[in-house]
Amino acid sequence: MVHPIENFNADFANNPVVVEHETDILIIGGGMAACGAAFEVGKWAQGKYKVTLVDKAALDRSGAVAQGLSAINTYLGDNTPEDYVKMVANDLMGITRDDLVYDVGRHVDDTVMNFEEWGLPVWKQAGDEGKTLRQGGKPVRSGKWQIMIHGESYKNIVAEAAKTALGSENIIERCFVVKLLLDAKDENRIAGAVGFSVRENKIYVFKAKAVLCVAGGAVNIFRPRSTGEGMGRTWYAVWNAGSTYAMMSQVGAELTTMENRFVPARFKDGYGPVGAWFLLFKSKAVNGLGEDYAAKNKALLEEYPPYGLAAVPATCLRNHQMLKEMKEGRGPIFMDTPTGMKNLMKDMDKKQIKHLESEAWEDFLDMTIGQANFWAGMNIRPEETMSELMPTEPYFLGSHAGACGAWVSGPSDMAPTDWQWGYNRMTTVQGLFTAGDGVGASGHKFSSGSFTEGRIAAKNMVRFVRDNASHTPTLAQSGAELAKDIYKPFQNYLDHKDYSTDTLTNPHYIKPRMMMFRLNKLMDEYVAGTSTYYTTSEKLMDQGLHLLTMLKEDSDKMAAKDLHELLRAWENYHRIWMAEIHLRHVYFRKETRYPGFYYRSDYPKLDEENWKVFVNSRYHPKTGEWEMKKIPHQDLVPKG
Ligand code: SFD
Ligand code: AMP
Repeated sequence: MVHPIENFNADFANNPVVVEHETDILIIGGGMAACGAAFEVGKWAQGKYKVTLVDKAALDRSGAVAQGLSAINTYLGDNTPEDYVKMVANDLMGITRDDLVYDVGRHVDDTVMNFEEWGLPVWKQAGDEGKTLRQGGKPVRSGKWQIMIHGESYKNIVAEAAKTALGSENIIERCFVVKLLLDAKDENRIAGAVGFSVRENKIYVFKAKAVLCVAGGAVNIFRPRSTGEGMGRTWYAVWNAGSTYAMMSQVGAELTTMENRFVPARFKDGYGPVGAWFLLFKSKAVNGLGEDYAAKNKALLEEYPPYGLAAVPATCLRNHQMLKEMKEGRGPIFMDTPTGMKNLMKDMDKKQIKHLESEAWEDFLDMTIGQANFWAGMNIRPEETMSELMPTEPYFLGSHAGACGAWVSGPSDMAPTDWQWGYNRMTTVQGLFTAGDGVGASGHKFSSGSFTEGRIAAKNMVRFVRDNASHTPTLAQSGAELAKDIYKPFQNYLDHKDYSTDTLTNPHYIKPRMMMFRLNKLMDEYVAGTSTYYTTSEKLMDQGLHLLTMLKEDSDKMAAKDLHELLRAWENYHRIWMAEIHLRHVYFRKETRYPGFYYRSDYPKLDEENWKVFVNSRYHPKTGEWEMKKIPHQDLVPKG
């Protein structure tokens, strides 16, 4: 049903219409997890249920895989799911949900085989070029878990399969979802969501029996290293603003491991990923004196058994070694690409050398084009010139070497009874599911695992809808009321825009860009950003929380002059919420669990005895209170 809102007096928002959209299953997001769900859902729904997907961008190029990727980082092949569980646990300093990780591990290869069958070129070992993975073709592995792809069009290929399966008529693009809606008659049950079109003056109110919230991770919460002229360059996809975590938390879903963040070591300024360089091109990182600092600082890792002593030490600990060099003035850190390439070229003929050089460029052209531009602009030839590395600003995501997200019900054949409540990947809110970056304590899914987890969630959502067939969702607010809230930044602008001559500067409102800078500064200085070498303490966070409270108060005055700024305003509301959750979790965990990702100067050690636990939080929507708790960790796969 579509109807106009009356008496709304924003000229540029004239005649906004409210579209009321009823569906059985609503998928929020159009990334890897969403595409996995879209692909899988029809098999189980068998035409009995209506499914709608809504993405803030366009499916073909939305989410973290927008630019493409050069590797699929989770393909088990000859490895077992048990080995995978062990690797993930070690990389995330021991605090992971073995049941969820195992579940991804046992299904992920089928997903990758599908990708190949849909047209994604997977590199093959010599002699196996004509064979698909499903036919037993051996992929070129960069590492134990990673396989190489020609992946510039990765997202288009996956999106095409999702669209074909779901039907384009069931996909709404360029609609930013602002909040989830609880059922008016059942306080812990999902009933829908509301969002707005970023192209037209249209508000969408969705009613649904089950919702999959898969809107990716979060970036630009901390002040990025690239500011000013470099603003907008980050490693993580700039269009994911923490919507998944903010929206789920706001309706009372329990979240876990939100103190964890991801600080990737990246090629400096271009943010190019390092995995292929370390693993495929066999390069080493060195300090400014040319020393192999990982070897030199090996003893540092002995403080962190078993995580530091594994064949591949945890990602945060590799940063920890690098940060020691930086702090003690032995920078810059370089990736020694010339030595790595020279070693590989030793037994190569001219043609093979040319091929290797083109692979070095393709790694970035497939995935982080800005890094290739940077090399070109700086006259860098990787076979001749080393490139600087740098740990980036912190990001939040649950699918890479990070693990924040929702506390979800696990698979029935593996999860302990208190970790399962009926439907795999359902959050603690009835009918609200998540996957990919949205599921906590189970990182290292990457693109393939996120898609796989979307498939798992989809199947269980259908079961949920079938089991709750008689339930009719009821919304507490009318479409017009919801629309007024969403368009408030327009009203703020209209009410005050003539007070000053410069629309950016006004005592009565703040523009989204300024609000984001203010949040970035606060998080950077008080909550362990780059300017303090990722260090914070209780006292710093006391002050940080005070400033964040003031910021939240002022955020009510965000003003938007057009739909683009309205989007920016709402992204900020999500970022601010995410920032608060993170702060509360870092505050609660009184130890330094992830050295190299962040340090608590007041609790600088790892404390296995008291803190080998999950930290979970719950925001209570009715009272506005936050509840924090420890959940005992359980090893379901022996780590030994
Ligand atoms: O090199 C809303 N990732 C890599 N995975 C790999 O397998 N190999 C790699 O090579 C990888 N590398 C990499 C990776 C990520 C990035 C950013 C770079 C390099 C530069 C990780 C994967 O990309 C990641 O694991 C998955 O994409 C996670 O999937 P998912 O579905 O959880 O998130 P998404 O794909 O970003 O999708 C999010 C979607 O939500 C939409 N959205 N829609 C409506 N309303 C809102 N409010 C919304 N907010 C967001 C988005 O538009 C998007 O569709 S490497 O570094 O290791
Ligand atoms: P990245 O490019 O850093 O996102 O990493 C891509 C993949 O390579 C991920 O699976 C990482 O865990 C892995 N990786 C990155 N650096 C290293 C390293 N130095 N040693 C082992 N694995 C790595």
